[in-house]
Amino acid sequence: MAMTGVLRPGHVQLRVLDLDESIKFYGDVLGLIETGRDQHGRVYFKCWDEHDHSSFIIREAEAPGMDYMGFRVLDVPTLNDIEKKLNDYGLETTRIPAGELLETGERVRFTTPSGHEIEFYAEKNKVGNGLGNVSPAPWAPEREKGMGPVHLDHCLLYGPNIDETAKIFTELLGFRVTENILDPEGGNAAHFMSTSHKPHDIAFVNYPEPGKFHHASFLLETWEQVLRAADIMSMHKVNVDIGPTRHGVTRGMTIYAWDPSGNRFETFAGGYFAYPDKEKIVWPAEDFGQGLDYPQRKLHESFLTIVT
Ligand code: M3P
Ligand code: FE
Repeated sequence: MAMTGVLRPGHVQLRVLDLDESIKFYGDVLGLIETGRDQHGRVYFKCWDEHDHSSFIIREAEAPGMDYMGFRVLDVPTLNDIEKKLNDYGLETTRIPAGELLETGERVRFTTPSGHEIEFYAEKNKVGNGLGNVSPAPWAPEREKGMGPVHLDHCLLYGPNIDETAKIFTELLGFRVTENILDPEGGNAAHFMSTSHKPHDIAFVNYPEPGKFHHASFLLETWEQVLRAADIMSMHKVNVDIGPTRHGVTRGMTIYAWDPSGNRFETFAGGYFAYPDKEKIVWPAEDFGQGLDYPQRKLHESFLTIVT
């Protein structure tokens, strides 16, 4: 498919309780590569097969959670167009100057009706994946570090007004709803949305409290890598939430677990291709458990209640 407009999830910034502990966790246990530190005390990471400077940023704070999620857009005219569309719709935006985030250009940010800070940017310096662009090897040595995630894939966010939020993502930002989970009244309990051919790039679950973070998800290459990640989690006494198992929703083979601050992360492999002509999938409320955990068909209480 032609890729224009919003290209992909580019970065997420999370709050952590203890920076040093988190640097060890995300670097050595998850296996991200540290790419920088800034004057505000933020630490920047990327996954081994990402080419942009950073995809995952942490800062120390009193409470865990997500500061914002950022999407890379095609170019500066696209960024300006997104700002205009949001403003014309009646949404306030703020411009964050280039360089505020290391190696990253100007960003345009707005608050979703679900209470999340979402931003867009057209420029972030390319540092490459270490393999070059001429006859590259299929993987870099860093793949063997920790769980070895390939890239930051998506976030799942909890908050109110998810229909209004989905409307903004679909009508203004060019996303498509790939899957809905329904509530018992037939309304939407969850929207899974894609701006690419992935089953989702962002998802929202209906929740009374605004701006809550459920998980950031990292792609692994195979089911064997997911099982290897499970072994690493146990070796390091990581708190595991669900899995290894398979989601019905998106078909991802998955583990949910928590970082030392209580922020949930996911490591997963697989999923289908979601080209723009693919029809939407629906999960009636009674199948929510199957959508979450296909083999066990279990609507885990922690999935619904534990967010940061
Ligand atoms: C994911 C995923 C639900 C499934 C969630 C799925 C809400 O997190 O990455 O596919 O049932
Ligand atoms: Fe996920």
